[in-house]
Amino acid sequence: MAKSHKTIDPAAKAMLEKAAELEITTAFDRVDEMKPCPIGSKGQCCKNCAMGPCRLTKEGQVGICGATVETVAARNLARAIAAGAAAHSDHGRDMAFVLHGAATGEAPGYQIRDEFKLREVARDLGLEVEDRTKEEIAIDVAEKALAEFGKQSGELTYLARAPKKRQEIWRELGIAPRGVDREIVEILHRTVVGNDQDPEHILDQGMRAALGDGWGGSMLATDISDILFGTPSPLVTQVNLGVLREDEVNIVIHGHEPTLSEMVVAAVRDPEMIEYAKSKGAKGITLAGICCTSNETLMRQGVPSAGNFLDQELAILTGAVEAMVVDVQCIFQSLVDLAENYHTKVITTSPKAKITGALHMEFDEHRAPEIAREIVKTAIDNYPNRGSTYIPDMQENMVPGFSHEYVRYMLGGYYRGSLRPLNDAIMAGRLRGVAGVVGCNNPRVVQDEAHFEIVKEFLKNDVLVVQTGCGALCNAKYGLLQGEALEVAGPGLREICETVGIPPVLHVGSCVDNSRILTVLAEMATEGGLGDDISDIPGVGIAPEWMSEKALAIGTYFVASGAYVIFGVKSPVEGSEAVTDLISRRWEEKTGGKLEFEPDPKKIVKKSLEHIDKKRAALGLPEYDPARFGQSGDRRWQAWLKAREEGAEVSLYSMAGVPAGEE
Ligand code: NFS
Repeated sequence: MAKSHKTIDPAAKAMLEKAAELEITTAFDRVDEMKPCPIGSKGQCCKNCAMGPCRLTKEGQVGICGATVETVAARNLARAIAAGAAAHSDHGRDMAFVLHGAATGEAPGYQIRDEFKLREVARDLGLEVEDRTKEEIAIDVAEKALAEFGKQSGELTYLARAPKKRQEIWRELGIAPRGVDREIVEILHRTVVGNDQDPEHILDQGMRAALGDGWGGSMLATDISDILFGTPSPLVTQVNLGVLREDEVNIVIHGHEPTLSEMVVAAVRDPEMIEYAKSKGAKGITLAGICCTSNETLMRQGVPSAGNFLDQELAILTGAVEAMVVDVQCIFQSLVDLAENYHTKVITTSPKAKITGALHMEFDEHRAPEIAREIVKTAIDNYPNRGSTYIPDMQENMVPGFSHEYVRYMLGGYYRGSLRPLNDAIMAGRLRGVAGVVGCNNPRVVQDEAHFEIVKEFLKNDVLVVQTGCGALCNAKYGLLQGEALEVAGPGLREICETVGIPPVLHVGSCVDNSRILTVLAEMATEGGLGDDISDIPGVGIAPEWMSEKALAIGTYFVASGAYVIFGVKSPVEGSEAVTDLISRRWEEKTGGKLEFEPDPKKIVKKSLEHIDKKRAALGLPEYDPARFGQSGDRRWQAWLKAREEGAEVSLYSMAGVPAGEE
């Protein structure tokens, strides 16, 4: 197939062939035409004032103001972290406004779906919950949440959710965030010309703003989304372009915030709307997601996913999408031009994000159900305009929805929910460790390849994997987010997953839900047996195909929380050895976590496993030895292994019902 070097996804390959046939270009083509600036991409270009831009390419060269390449690279990285933190945290702020409206009745259509979580969150925020209605509590939670953004001094309330030792490290380093917004603004201030010019000091503020996102804005986004739309628990749904339907109205929701998408979900399920679609000749309405909106709706509503970041243009190329409804973040401007070739309407909805040429139907939480219905109606009205379509017949099942609450529940039930069994499994060596594999696609590397290769290797090595964002959608496409994936898991991991009844890769949500991983890590650290801080845990965080500034903010808050984080693709600070050393070796001295950039997926796996083993050794845990757990009590598994040894191409899951003794 043509262009197979661009993606490992057969559906994407088919769509790229189609695009080539039609002479339509996508990001997969533009990436070849657009050579990245070799100076800017390494962090050596400063454009923070009109004396420049200064390009610092020679040894010892400084900018017109005298700024060194170290200062310039650090400033650029800090600004990227600020932008990323701003995006995810602003999402959290919007959720707080909607919660407020839901509680006062000013945002009809929204409800408090998880009162239990509301009360828990209220307690964590130090609010009174006894003898109060859920609406009263919700108003306080929303106001307290909004105040966290504008807090000027003290510390973010949620920092108390971190292990004690971690909190002390933040205080000692002076990087405990005061307010979500304040730390972001301070980065912009510090990096303005002629201000903070000490790379380490600049990047300390980078960590502070990132922590404000992870333990503040993003964590609030997660909590409030759960309160409003329900705390996720596992369900079965499908992923990839094959979820679009030839004979139905297809609406794709793309972007991030669940406030709009949840209302669209309600509208497409409305029998009146379905009847209306039928009146236009369609059999019904199919809703599918892209990017983090997809994660939000698939884990709570079972809405199938059309794919991840690089699938957004490909969905339009099917010719079968009546409307692509977008809100904020990760939306290609190219969608509008691309849609010109089809009947597809690109509908922007956020007051924060318009795209020239798109149809703008502005979302307002005060009349959300009505607007959602207008959007759905617009899509239905567009169905008769559809031309020829080409939907690749490819989709895979996945099981999303492992919120940290559910993880605790599945390991111990309602009354004894805890992470104890997880810690025990790591301590015994059944699980070698844990890995969070998260983040985007980037057309500079083969779509999905690094995500898939790295996660498969982790599974083989008995590393339990948690995923969010586009990374989760990626591996769902290849079947790793379902029980069948146990075929590639090592024996210890497989045994744990079979006992608990989970896939070896747990989908924990969208990118703001990386905060759920922080919560799990904090609980693992305090549960006992794995040290007393996040930095003691045998675990790693990987963003193999990152592209967004949001990924840098996430990576930085994990490092500042004590984790070893490795990014693929390339380093944005490659031009400065000193900054490269600062964010790895120096940050490790300070926080126990470090940030590295490593384009080779094999090396990422090697470094990760070495780190996990080093942490195991430091805890005095037995050395990882897969042979110890090779003898499974599962007859079906033994029969499968034998069949495989004999060369049979057989699936473990086709072997259900192997009679006892036959192996
Ligand atoms: Ni995350 Fe969402 Fe995907 Fe990357 Fe974009 S969707 S918030 S940034 S591309 S993982």
